[in-house]
Amino acid sequence: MKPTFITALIAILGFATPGYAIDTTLDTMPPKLEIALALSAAPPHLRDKATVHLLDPKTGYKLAQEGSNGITCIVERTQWELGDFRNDIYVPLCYDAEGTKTYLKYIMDTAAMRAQGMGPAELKAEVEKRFRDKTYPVPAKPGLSYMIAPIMRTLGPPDFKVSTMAMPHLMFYAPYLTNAEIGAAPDFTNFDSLLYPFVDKQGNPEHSYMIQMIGAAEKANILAEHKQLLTDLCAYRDLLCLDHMEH
Ligand SMILES: [Cu+2]
Repeated sequence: MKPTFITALIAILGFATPGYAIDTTLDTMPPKLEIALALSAAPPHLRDKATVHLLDPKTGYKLAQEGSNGITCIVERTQWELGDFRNDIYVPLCYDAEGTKTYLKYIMDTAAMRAQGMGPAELKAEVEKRFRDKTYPVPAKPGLSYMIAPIMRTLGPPDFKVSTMAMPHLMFYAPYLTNAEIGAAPDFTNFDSLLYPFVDKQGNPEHSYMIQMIGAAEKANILAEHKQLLTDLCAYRDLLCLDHMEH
């Protein structure tokens, strides 16, 4: 069959039309851009001595910069808990040493399993199994993941659709903690209800965090500090343009 205009358009745009698979192939980011985005998740005083891994979509994460302060940063591109593969997830994360050994390792394993050809449903089941049978232990002590980057693209408030957003925050390890236990009642359609700590379960109770948003004044500073990074990301990929996509 000769391609018609419509089939060509579908091929180009990757429309979610029955019978036409969406292209979920991950791009390899320019290394400098990926390093800058990954490190932007940490506060300035931690960046120089942080470890950074870059994603090779064909194999998984590879060490790009060896650090010495126990902090490890990546840009997460696969969220196993979605049970779906996409190519437009960009989540800059920096974990302390305890989180690097546990939660971050599991996120990096996820990328490797995807690279090896495991499908999204199979991957989700495998990670859940590893948490259940304690192949994946929870962090053995308190600590945190810094997520104070000026931009991320993932599921988020208010509707939990994938969007590009500026939502710098800190994530303290809180396996099994519930909102009820800390008296939190987050309402994702009402940002004001997210200003104080609340629990976010990322796939399962073992992988839960107590989230603290960064306040408006500090968020404005973060956006100003990373103006160049935001410009570079927007030039790299349209859907990483913050002003176009934020809602
Ligand atoms: Cu987070």
